Order: sequence, then structure tokens, then C-alpha cells
Amino acid sequence: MDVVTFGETMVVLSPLTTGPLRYVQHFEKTIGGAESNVAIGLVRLGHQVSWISRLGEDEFGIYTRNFIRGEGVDTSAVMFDKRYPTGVFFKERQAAQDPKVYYYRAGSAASQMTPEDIQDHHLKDAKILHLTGITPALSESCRETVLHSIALARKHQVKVVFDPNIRLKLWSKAEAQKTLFEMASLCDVVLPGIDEGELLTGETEPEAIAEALRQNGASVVVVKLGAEGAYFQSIKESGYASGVKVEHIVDTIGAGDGFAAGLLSGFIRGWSLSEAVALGNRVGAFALTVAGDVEGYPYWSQLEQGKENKQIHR
Ligand code: KDG
Repeated sequence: MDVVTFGETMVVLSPLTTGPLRYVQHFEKTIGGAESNVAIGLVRLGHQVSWISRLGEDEFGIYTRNFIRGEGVDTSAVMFDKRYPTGVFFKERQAAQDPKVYYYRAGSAASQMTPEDIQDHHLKDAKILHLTGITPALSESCRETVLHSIALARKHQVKVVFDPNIRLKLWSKAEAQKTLFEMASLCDVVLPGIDEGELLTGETEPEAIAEALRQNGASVVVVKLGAEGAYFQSIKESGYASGVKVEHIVDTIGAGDGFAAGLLSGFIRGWSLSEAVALGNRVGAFALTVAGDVEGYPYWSQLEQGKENKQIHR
């Protein structure tokens, strides 16, 4: 495996019309989960990726596993749990804004993950362990699972990449800050959005956020700046990578995960940090053009040829 990631993926019900959910009659069904988004993005770029999780042994669980497996992600370590359901979330469309999100995930199967779910054999041949700050917000046992996976990654010299993905619907700012700052101190690469960097470090400028997170223990920090691109800093390289212009933005959800997929692909290819960040920006931009999280992620052949999504890619 090039990359191993784990976390919760839910079924997403997206309204076909704009306005409060109480008036919506029709929804379309897809899936959403930051870690499986990154896994799918990476597979499309040509990498081997394993996604680990727990799903309910229910229709939504089977659908979620089949969707992710259908994209070519290794799901052989996913467990189905009879006792707990697959999580669900609803989007609520608002004119010219990102949708609102309503979670139905408390007590989900994924929130029951425990350290036993991540074992030596999952990680020992991997190049990168990808984690997000959503998982430790799900439950105490998920938090322990994250810490356990970092310890295993260290043991096997696997690089740990951490995207804070702060979800304030799941916990308070103070809890998120404390837990995620500690978690960031154990990871090699940290990828906050600018607001997340501010929440974690109390700094407001990308350079200062990156310095604070490097002093905390990370060797590489990339601060995502939305349309402006990203700022990156390591011992060898630092600088800004400009954003990719997108004419018509449909939905920004999934762009950060696309960015992570592009960046990790650059790392696996042995590219410099600035080249990897530029690839992250390109892949993230594709996600902006579609309503779902992953549907827009490019295949490697599209990036190589610089072509739009007009032909069938494998
Ligand atoms: O990054 C996109 C994710 O936020 C979305 O798909 C849902 O994973 C999700 C979450 O927990 O918010």
C-alpha cells in the first residue's frame, strides 16, 4: 500500500432543491467522508490505498463499502457491525453558498472503532498514514485508535500526514484545540486550513501558523488558503503556491481532501514540497466543479494531458 487511512464515511442525502430541509421532497444519495475522499482521490492519481473503518451491517453500510471499493480502494479491513448503524448526513442547499450540513452520526458504527482495528500488518508496508481531526472527535475509543495508529506508524517508519478538518458540530473549540494540537505534535506533516491554523495556534498569518506547528513537532506544514492557494514550510523549502482559478464553483466540500490527495501523490512520486503543493491545488480545484465530494477528482491521465473531464478515464 502507498497510503493507509481510516475514519468515518457516511451516506449523504443531498436535496435536489434549495431551501430549508423541512420543505424538501427529493434527495439524491451519495457518500461523504474526508478519509475515503482522500483514498478515492489518490487511487484516481494511480496509487494503492487502503481505507479502514466500521460500517453498520445495513443497506447504507453495504452501499458505502461498495462505492469506495468500486473506486478501487482496498476495503478488505472494513468491518461491519450489526449493533450500530452507518452514519448519515444531510446537506441543505442555500443559494450561492456552501450547503449546511446536518449529521446523524452519534453512536454510529464508525464511532465504535477501537485500537484493535488498526494492526501492524495494516501499516508495516505503507508509505504514508493519513489521519484527520474528525476521527478523534467521534468518541474516546476513536481518539485512542488515532493515537495507537500513530504509534504503529512510528514503529514502522511510516510518515504520518494529519489534516485537522475541525468540525465544530462534533466538539467545542477548546476540546478541538487541545486534542488536535497534541495530535499535530505527533505527526510529520500537518495540513490546516487558515482558520484551523488560527484555532490551533492562535496565530493569524500563514507563516506564523506554520512556524508554531513546526515548533510543536511537525516537519512540514501546509496552510490551505482557499482560492489563494497554499503556504508551505519545511526545513528546506517555504513559499506560496497560487490557487487554480475555477470559473463556476458549485460546492467547496471535498476540495481540502482533493488537495490532500494531490499533495500525497506528489510526496509518493518523490516531488519537491512546492511541486506537491501545486499538484494539491490542481486536484482540489477539480472538486469545486461538482456538488458531490469526490465526483470531480481527476484521473492521472487528465492531469497529464491537461484535459477536462470530457472522456472516459480509468
Ligand atoms: O471533507 C469532506 C467531509 O467533511 C465530508 O464528506 C463529511 O467527513 C465528513 C465529516 O465528517 O464532516
